[in-house]
Amino acid sequence: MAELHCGSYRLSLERPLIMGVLNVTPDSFSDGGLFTDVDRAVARGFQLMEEGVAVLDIGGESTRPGATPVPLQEELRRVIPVIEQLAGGPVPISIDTRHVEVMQAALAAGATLVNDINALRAPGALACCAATDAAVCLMHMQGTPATMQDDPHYDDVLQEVGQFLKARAEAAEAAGIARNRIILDPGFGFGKTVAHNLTLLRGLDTLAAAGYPLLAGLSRKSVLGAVTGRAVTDRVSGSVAAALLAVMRGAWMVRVHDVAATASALAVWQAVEGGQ
Ligand code: HH2
Repeated sequence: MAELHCGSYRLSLERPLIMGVLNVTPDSFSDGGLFTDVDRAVARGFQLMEEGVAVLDIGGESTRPGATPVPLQEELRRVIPVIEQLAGGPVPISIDTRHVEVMQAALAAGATLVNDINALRAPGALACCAATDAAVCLMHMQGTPATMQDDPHYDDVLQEVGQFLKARAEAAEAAGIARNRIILDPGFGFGKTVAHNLTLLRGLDTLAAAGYPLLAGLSRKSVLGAVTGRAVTDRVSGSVAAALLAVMRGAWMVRVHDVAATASALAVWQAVEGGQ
């Protein structure tokens, strides 16, 4: 059976799975400030496990458009105590960071997946992950969070994102990260207009055809606000629809805030499409 190797965890590639978002930040675009206290963050982590996550993604730096970078010590202070308490449980812990020092500390604290919006392009990032048995998620981003939404441009967004992800997967494998530890992600909202995001979602199956498991993160994002006219606090239905559309087009994992609602939608999908 096809599986993703994620430290000692094995995640089936045969059915769609949920990555639950746990932002330990004061300023994330949809849940900033809700889980900055360690106890509340840990409680939220256990709640998301009950609701059906296959992976818990913990982040200590908002990368919303225009966000200012967080000092390293502050990012570490936010995430490490939370990882220490949640690691080793029923689901693997993912660290959402682009900083090598945070990757290292999080892996030492028990994280077994490195989710990097910068696709391990920072010096030392590939080697840091290759030295462990952790899985990696390599995401496409045009520009940096500070400037990425200024004027994103592509001649062919699907082709360019696909080429970038293929090149990063090759770089990861060349660095010693086995193929069965690699996830790719087109990076919805990271240097993309509404039209770019919709084109990527529509064409996700062409990215899936490259053969690596795909993660899609559309949850509560502004593209859904543009389509529905709803505020960030009122995008659950749009997010569930987007997650389902992504799965229908070949996404393996969806990164979501609203885990219970997404789990119900995927259960219906599974009952119809999974033949059980
Ligand atoms: N989106 C966000 C953060 N990390 N990682 C991956 N692999 N894919 C994504 O689409 C993705 C990501 C942004 O969402 P969120 O964490 O809710 O917001 P913020 O960056 O403001 O903390």
